Amino acid sequence: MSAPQPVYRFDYQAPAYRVTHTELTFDLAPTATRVKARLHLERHPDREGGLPLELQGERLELKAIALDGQALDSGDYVIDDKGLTIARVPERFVLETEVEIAPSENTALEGLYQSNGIYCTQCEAQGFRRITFYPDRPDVMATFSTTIIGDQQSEPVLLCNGNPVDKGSLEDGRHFATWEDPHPKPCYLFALVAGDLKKVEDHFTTMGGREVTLQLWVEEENLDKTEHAMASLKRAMAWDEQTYGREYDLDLFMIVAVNDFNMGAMENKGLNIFNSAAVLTHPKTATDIAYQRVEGIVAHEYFHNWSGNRVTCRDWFQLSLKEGFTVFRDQCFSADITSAPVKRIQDAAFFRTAQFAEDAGPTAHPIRPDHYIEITNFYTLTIYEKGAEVVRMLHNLVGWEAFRRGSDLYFERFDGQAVTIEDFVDCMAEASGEDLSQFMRWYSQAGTPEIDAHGEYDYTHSEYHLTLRQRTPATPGQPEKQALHIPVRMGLVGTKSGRDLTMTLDGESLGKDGVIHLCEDERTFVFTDVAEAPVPSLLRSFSAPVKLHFPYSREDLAFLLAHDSDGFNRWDAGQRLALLALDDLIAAHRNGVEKVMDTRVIEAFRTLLTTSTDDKAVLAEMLMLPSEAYIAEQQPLVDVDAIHAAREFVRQSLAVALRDEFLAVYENNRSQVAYAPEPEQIAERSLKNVALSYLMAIEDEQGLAYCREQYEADHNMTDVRHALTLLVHSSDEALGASALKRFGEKWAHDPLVMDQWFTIQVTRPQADVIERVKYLMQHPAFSLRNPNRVRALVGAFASHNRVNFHRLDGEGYQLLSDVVIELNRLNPEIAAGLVTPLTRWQRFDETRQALMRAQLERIKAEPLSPNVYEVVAKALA
Ligand code: B3K
Ligand code: ZN
Repeated sequence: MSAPQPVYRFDYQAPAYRVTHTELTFDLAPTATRVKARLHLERHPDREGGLPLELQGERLELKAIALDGQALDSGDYVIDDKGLTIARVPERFVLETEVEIAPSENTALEGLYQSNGIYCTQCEAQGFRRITFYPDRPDVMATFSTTIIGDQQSEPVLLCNGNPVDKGSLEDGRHFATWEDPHPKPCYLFALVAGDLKKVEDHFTTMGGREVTLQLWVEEENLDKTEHAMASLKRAMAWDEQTYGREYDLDLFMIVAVNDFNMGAMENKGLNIFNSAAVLTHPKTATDIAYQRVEGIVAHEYFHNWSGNRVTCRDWFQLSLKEGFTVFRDQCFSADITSAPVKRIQDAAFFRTAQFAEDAGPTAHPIRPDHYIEITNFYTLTIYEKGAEVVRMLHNLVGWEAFRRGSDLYFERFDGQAVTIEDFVDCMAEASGEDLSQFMRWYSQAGTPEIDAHGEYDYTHSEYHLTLRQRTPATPGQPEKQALHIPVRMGLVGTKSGRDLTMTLDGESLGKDGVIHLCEDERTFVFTDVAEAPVPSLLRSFSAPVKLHFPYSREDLAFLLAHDSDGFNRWDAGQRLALLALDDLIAAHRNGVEKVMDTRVIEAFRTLLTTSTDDKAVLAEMLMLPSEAYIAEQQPLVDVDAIHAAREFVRQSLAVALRDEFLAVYENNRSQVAYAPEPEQIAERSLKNVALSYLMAIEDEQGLAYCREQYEADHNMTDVRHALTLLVHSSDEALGASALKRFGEKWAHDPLVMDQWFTIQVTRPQADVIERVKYLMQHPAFSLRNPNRVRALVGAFASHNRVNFHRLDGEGYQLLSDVVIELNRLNPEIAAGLVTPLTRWQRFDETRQALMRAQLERIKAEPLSPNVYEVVAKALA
């Protein structure tokens, strides 16, 4: 097999022909669905005449083809494994094709497939070519009218984008529905759903007075799990009107939940299709985290109606245009309706762990890549989350009002068009008058910038000199880096007063909390009239996606932890303090020296636990230690065992020293009011559960009693799952065995709860877990065909059980590559995602490097999908 070839951004050309209107008819059958397409085509005005017509198409069996009503001869066209080419076509014409496809055999879950008997589609990015021959690219936008024919019994519900315009019965128990979508759209936004679904209905009146019907379609047994998603949708619709002036543009908005889905959800016009995990909630089955995730994803997909659908991407290299902007929008939405500092802490903690790792690994790429082999591999944390960070910086640079004017301009100017990242940034520049040319480098340069900072207080002149130097490490294909425009939000906290000092820079006041701009490789900022020696609080609220190094002493960090006015940096000071202590302990573990706990960390925690606060959510975050993955990110060479041992040592030392304080926190936050996913309740639960984790770290008798009680009380899934995890993860496996068994039996019928049951078991840090993973893969409820199950079992093991995945006998690596090889045949997208932990081999010791590389080589020797090939080839390059 020849290696798959990359596509290059600079090769972009407008399509030779565009589609003005698309008519589709689906006659559904599991192994022989017939798809008739009537495409109204015309030459693109920017392209010369006489070019061949090239349509993409994969795994399609052509049954008929006609041009302007004339059947074509087999000599008039060529079909290969990529599509259909017709050498000669007129300037305007109608092309009719009929193809046969087999939805029930589609295990890749791209195109038209069946999930639990329900027909559904996933077309982004290039799934539509598995449905019919078409110019499958986002810059071809057409209106669609679609007729779906199905079985009255097994597919009573027939859904598509837009508005329902006709329906009726046919012979042999069949029926049909016709839908029209008046908004021109690229085919990646096409969707079809057919099956036995039930709906929950609600309404929303838009600011312009349009009455919109909202429908959530689910399998009957899930009707009681839709309330939160519907409420989230209505909140998102109102928020987008108030915040961005964006109104919904059809009379109907539908969400459908399916069990088998490659990612979270999909923003198809008027018919969003969701992974059931991203939409269904019930207090007894979903945790607080799941509730928050549902809220965020429902909003994200809804927001795409403007940022993505009305204005879409010219080509897939521009993916971050819609994803970065939409993630930024959903982050702001969640921050507005919950707690802004906590949302920022959680997003930044995740970002600094996972995106930084991606940016430092072999698949590092710019937010706007220059080339790809398989676009599906580019739905990454860099495109999504770093893209959102860059939009956030833009927003902070120009200020909200100019940002909003720029956003209005962008939506007005480009409505109904497929555009580029420049088009977006240009609108922001135009609306604000700012020169954003250097800023654009964020889109082309991969890798995480690092800032080395140091500062000095000049007592005689009352000045503070702060020097910032930036560097971005080389990434694959980008050895040299240029200086970026990095906004650093900061304060100077007076060591005597404990308050933010007014900052004066170059004669201008920056206020007590301001932004300095690092645009050069290095710059010294001289703050004048600084009345007392300060500790700088830098990169407040994570104002740029960079690593910032400042030689803080532990006293400085304890001081910031107590006094920083920025909630995010107060949290970060605690994380930095813990990391310094962890560094010592990791070294001690490696050198076989006795571990000694830094009492400053204990005292800092004591203060946190005993000082009253009205922000319990932030407190809960502050009491959580950096994750093993984040600690690993900070180490030059990752020693998984030392990291685990050091972190456990800190947890236990804190628990021993502050046992009574943790107990008090637990007891003071045990409210038993009826469950609601409200911020105050969520904050109390997470605070209580953090405390319980510490108590269980030392298997405290009272803590254990509370843990059992919490599990048995069965009040809500957040508490039940937390308690069950602590019991199962305790060193005495017997503690959780019976609870685990009962939990599995009780929830055998609920796939989303069973996912949690699998995850709890495979994330157990004790040594025998690989055998457990293998055993669970034979469990009747496990299936490689269900992406959620694969992620819950294999994905969770490889990413969240670091000590076992990296076991020195290589069994963890072998297990993962076995699954990747098998899954490569069934679902290349999921298989390619699953390889990730193996691709990070450079970070480990030589023995592990060799073992990981050997598994990558083993995978590479297989006949591979382009998806897995691209990831593995990069990892071994
Ligand atoms: N746009 C989709 C992602 C599609 C991924 C295709 N492999 C979901 C989202 O970002 O909203
Ligand atoms: Zn998105």
